[in-house]
Amino acid sequence: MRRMLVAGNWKMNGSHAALAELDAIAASAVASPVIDAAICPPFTLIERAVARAGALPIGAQDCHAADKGAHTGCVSAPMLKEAGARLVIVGHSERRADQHETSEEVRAKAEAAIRHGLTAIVCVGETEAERDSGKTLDVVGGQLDGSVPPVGTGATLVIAYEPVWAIGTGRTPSVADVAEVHGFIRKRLGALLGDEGAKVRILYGGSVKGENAIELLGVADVDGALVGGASLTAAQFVPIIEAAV
Ligand code: G2H
Repeated sequence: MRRMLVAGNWKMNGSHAALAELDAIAASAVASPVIDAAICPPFTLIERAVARAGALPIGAQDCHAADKGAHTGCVSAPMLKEAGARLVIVGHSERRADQHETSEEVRAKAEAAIRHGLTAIVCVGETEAERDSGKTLDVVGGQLDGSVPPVGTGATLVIAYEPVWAIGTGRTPSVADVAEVHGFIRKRLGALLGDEGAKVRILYGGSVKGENAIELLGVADVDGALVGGASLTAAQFVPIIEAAV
């Protein structure tokens, strides 16, 4: 019922030259009729990436909740739409930590994205201290309650579960822990969105690589992956796309 989605988050990486990686990524993704793939480069590369990537959707890594105005350094959802973006990541833990984004701000960003025809990927996840103190489900549940836009549907909203301690560290949760949190998120989406909650894809993110992708993508209620470091080259990203097929 839910198509797998493998999305790459380039974070603050990439260059004009790096866009050459999109050729093989697009070829692999578009060749598969059964999964979706996407790449989210920095703002400065979006228009060039769209021009180069053909049918491979290109996304952004953040948007402002307002359409325009006095917000120095920010980019709005309609600007992303005009640049050719089709999706946007909001509430990544690096932004929740570095830019002090609250769940309420994340929800407003997701609503703006959806209002302008973009798919919003809303990120949630616990820190290592929160996991160690047994608070994982409380933290993730609270982030979902605050961040999930009530207008979200299976077509416009994606959730990414990214344990903060697994991001860029090479560490991943056990299959049982991933299954527990994804099952919990699925139930909470049902409470928040009704029947539509069953259609929203839930991605796992945090040190996904070609070597662990088959195991992670095989877990119940894991509908794809949000991939950071291993999305920067086709050599690393294409095996993850292939694992999702
Ligand atoms: C988690 C992920 C991408 P990485 O942030 O969103 O990064 O795969 O490098 O852990």
